[in-house]
Amino acid sequence: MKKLKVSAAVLSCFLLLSFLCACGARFGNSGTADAGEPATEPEEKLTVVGFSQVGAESDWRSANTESMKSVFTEANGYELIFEDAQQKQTNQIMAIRSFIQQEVDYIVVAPVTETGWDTVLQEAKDAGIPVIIVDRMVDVPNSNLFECWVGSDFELEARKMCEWLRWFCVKHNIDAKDIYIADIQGTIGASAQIGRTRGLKIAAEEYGWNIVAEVEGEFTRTKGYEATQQLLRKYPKMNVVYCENDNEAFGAIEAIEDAGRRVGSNIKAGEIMVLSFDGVKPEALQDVLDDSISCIAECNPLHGPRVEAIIQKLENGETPQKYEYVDEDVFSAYDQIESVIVDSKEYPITQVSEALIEKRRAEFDAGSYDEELPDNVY
Ligand code: GYE
Repeated sequence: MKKLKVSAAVLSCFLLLSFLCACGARFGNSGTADAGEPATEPEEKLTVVGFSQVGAESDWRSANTESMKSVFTEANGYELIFEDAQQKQTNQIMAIRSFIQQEVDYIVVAPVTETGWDTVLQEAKDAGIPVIIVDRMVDVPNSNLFECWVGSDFELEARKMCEWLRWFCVKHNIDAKDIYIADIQGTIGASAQIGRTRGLKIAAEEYGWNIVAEVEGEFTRTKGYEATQQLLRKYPKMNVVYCENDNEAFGAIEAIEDAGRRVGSNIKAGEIMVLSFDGVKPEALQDVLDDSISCIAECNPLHGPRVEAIIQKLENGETPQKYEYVDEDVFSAYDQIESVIVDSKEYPITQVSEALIEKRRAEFDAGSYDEELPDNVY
């Protein structure tokens, strides 16, 4: 009998121990060192971010992708699910749906075009997943379908550029009616295209410039080349090629030279002026210095740290600013225009120099460049 009692006591102890062990395993790191065992450090849970990127159409886009990838790393506490949509909205919608299925913590979208997002953003909202829009905008009936947006003021970029052109014409005694501009547009329906086209149209109307053509260039070098080649045949008077990004400008320069024409700012001497946007790659700034591109309105692609700051705010229960516009420069090698004024605000024009290009080259190779360029390189 006594033997039986002892065995029962041993058995109860064993059962109690097993129960405690099970609890320890289940509740893992909530356990303390009371049991004599040292507490294991809690494993940090990674924040899962699904990012639907437009594609890889331009140097701007590649720099943007790099910026995002360099911030959303495991070392920084993130798991990044990156989806390249190859310029197709349907791929982006599929990616967002798969992020919802995977129950990611945040969805980040760089939308290819502005419209067509209502349904899928509603699905993300219903799933309780915050959506951050980056770069281009979405045009949705209800802005509470996304948390916030960060990117550029594309129309402002265009208006700064057009003010530069206006003053260039004034300084060189070029009559507005002798300006023949072809607009090589970006992807139709993308905010960057809409804003840059609109800014040019407003200025052309105001100053009396001729816009001879608007053609789609999809933000690529190939399309920029093809479009310019055709435009040169069709509009022999064309003397300004307004490219809605640098890659189109690279293509346009090549097409102008292949056609036996000269690229440059000296319109009066028959040169064809190329204007552009982005200024991301050092080669683009070199083209400015060489007078192959007369002016670039900068477009800043380094949104990774900005998106991360937004996510941190949301994690801390704070409300990020709904719309966050980034500051951007204007680059030119022409030293007679120091600044331009748009809507009563003055914007400096940055003189491109060898030093500035070298600095950009080093930073570009390193994967990121300074937001603020120090004064001494100008
Ligand atoms: O200017 C262009 C890219 O949306 C700001 O897209 C972006 C634009 C950028 O392909 O190079």
